[in-house]
Formats: sequence, C-alpha cells, structure tokens
Amino acid sequence: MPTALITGINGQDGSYLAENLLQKGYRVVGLVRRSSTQNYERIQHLLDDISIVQGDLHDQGSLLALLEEHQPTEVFNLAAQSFVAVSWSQAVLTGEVTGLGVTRLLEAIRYVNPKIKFYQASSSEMFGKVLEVPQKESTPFYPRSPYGVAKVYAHWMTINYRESFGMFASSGILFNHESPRRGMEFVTRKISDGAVRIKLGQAKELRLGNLEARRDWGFAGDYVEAMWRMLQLEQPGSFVVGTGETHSVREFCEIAFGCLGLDYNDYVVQDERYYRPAEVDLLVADPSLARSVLGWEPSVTFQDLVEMMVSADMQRLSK
Ligand code: NDP
Ligand code: GDR
Repeated sequence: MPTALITGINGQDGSYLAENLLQKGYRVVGLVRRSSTQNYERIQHLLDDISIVQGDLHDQGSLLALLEEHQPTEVFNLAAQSFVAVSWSQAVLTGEVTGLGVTRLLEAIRYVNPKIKFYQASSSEMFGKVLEVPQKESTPFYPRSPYGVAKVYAHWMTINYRESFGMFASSGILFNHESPRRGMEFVTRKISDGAVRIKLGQAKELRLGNLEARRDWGFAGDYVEAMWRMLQLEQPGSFVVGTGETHSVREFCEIAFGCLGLDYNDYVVQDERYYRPAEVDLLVADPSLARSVLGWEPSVTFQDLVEMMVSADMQRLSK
C-alpha cells in the first residue's frame, strides 16, 4: 500500500487531498503542528482513517523522525504561512516556513530516503506583476509579497534538489483554488460568508479592499487530483494548474450577492485597511501542459464555484 505524508493536512487543500488519496487506497499520514487548541474541523470526518503526527516545518528533527518512522512513498508539502496579506506583517516567519521550511523537508527526505517522491505547493503568486499573459511554466517570476518571494525560493530549491541529487521533486504552480473549506480571511470565503450574513440579518455591510484585482479561480477538489497526477509521471517536473479564465473580485461579489437576490453595491464598502502594499492585479493560467501531460481539466465553473460556496455558508449559518 503506498503511503503519503501530507504536511498542512489541516488546511483546505490537505483535507481534499487526504480524501482523494484515501479513495485511491493510500495510507495517509498527516503532519500537524502542536497547538493548545487543536482544530480538526476540515478533517474531522477522516480521523479514523488517517494517522496524525505532530511536527513543524520549523523543526528539522521532527521532520527527520517522522520520515524515519512512517517511511512514506510520497510527500506532499502543503504546509505554509499561506495568507499573502499577513506576509508583510510577518515577513520573517513567512520566509522561515513558506521558504526555508521546504529546504528542511527536502534535506530530511534526502537524508532518510532520496527515493521518496516530493510535491511542492508552488503558487501563481510567484508571477506577481505579470511579465506575460496568460502565465505558463516558462513565464518569468516577479513576486510582489514576502509570501511570493518565499514561494519562488522554495520553487527553485525543489528544482535544485531535482537537478543536484536526482530526486523526484515536482512543483505545482497552482492558481487560486477555493471551496466551502477555504479559510475565512481569503477574499472568496469572506464574500460568501459576508453575503450570507447580510441576507440573514447578521451583518449590515461587507468591508473589502481592491475590487478590481483579477484571479483565475477554480475548485480546490479538482486541484488536489493534479498534485497526485504529477507524482505518478515517469519524470518530475513543474506544471501550471488553473482554469484559463480570469474574473475580478467585483464579479465574485456580483454573483455571490446576486444568487441571494441582493445587489452588492448596496452592501460592499471599500476599505483602505484591506489594500495591500503591492498588489497582484491580474492572474490567468495557461494550463496547456497540465492538460496534455497530466490529462487534467477543471470540472467546476466560476459561476458554480461561487454558488457552491454561498450555498454551503447559507446551510452553516442558518442552522
Ligand atoms: P491553508 O492555509 O488552508 O493551509 C496551510 C496549512 O499549513 C495549515 O494546515 C497550517 O496549519 C499548516 N502550517 C502552517 N505553518 C506550519 C508549520 N510551521 N508547520 C507545519 N504546518 C504548518 O492553505 P491551502 O490549503 O489553501 O494551501 C495549501 C498550500 O498550497 C499552501 O502551501 C499554499 O501556500 C499553497 N497554495 C495555495 C493556493 C490556493 O489557492 N489555496 C494556490 C497556490 C498555492 P494550521 O492548520 O495549524 O494553521
Ligand atoms: P491571494 O488570495 O492573495 O490571491 O492568495 P486572497 O483571496 O487573499 O486575495 C485575492 C485578491 O483579492 C483582493 N482583495 C481582498 N483579499 C482579502 N483577503 N480580503 C479582502 O478584504 C480583499 N479585498 C480585495 C486582494 O487584494 C487580492 O488581490 C491566495 C492564497 O491561497 C495563496 O496562498 C495562494 O498562493 C494564492 O491564492 C494563489
């Protein structure tokens, strides 16, 4: 039975990937960091089927020990300080976890068993102030946040370990992917949750930042399948994964409020507090390589994604 270690199993993607791999017959080991109030909300329904181990990307010893103990065949590194806005106020921590944490994990794999296949969660944020539209694997990077800079470092370390030590280290340059399990601070979930609260009379307004930013948004459940497919290839590589469509934050608001019978113009307030020191204005993927080599296609449209998130928040909040 193949064994997968997932770092960040507690996060949005970790929960979908764990479900996906269990269905494929994997033994799933999930790394979580120690906390005084452990929250397994996203993986509660999986706890009988997976093994949870404590460790931290800050801590080299913990990574070595759990690789030795569980001998995974594949490692999916999804753990990160993943919220771009916070990366300016916690720049060093972001560099430590999102950047250097990846080197600690690669080193641990090299030491314990360099044959372990490794997946790194790279990001479209590496394209930042885009130098080409749409963005593909060969598009140069121009990161715009400490988070983006840390991801570029981690991405190149992944390639470097592939080239230096012959390790099977692949990197998925994933564009934004969302779901009802998305963290509350990210704009899509903030909007779906906020619109429903307004509809239910629990809030009067929704304060947002830049409504003109454009993203290539897909459904997280689709994207974890692309991660797995990357590790099943004969050769490691780097792949852009996205839908090829771009939409603005404003359009997201329009649809989310619209499906509740509301006009977002009546409730959304633009607030300078949510503007970023440097913005990524436009992201849109060219996922041709993923389509041809991985046979990967997104299955959820933008409209369906927004409706799925609003409807899930409606169910949750109206209880
Ligand atoms: P989340 O923020 O939902 O999950 C991140 C996970 O990392 C959490 O479980 C968190 O633990 C864990 N973590 C944070 N710091 C540490 C640490 N020091 N040691 C161990 N674990 C840690 O992110 P997503 O699921 O959305 O994203 C998964 C990965 O993909 C991230 O690396 C992200 O940067 C990247 N990515 C995401 C995209 C997206 O659109 N979702 C697009 C492109 C890349 P805890 O639960 O304790 O907070
Ligand atoms: P992003 O996601 O930075 O793309 O990173 P986020 O949802 O935080 O922002 C998307 C865009 O929306 C604009 N925006 C706001 N954002 C937030 N969070 N809150 C607001 O109130 C708000 N108003 C407008 C932002 O300025 C931005 O332009 C996500 C994360 O999952 C990363 O980990 C991942 O690497 C990238 O996606 C791809």
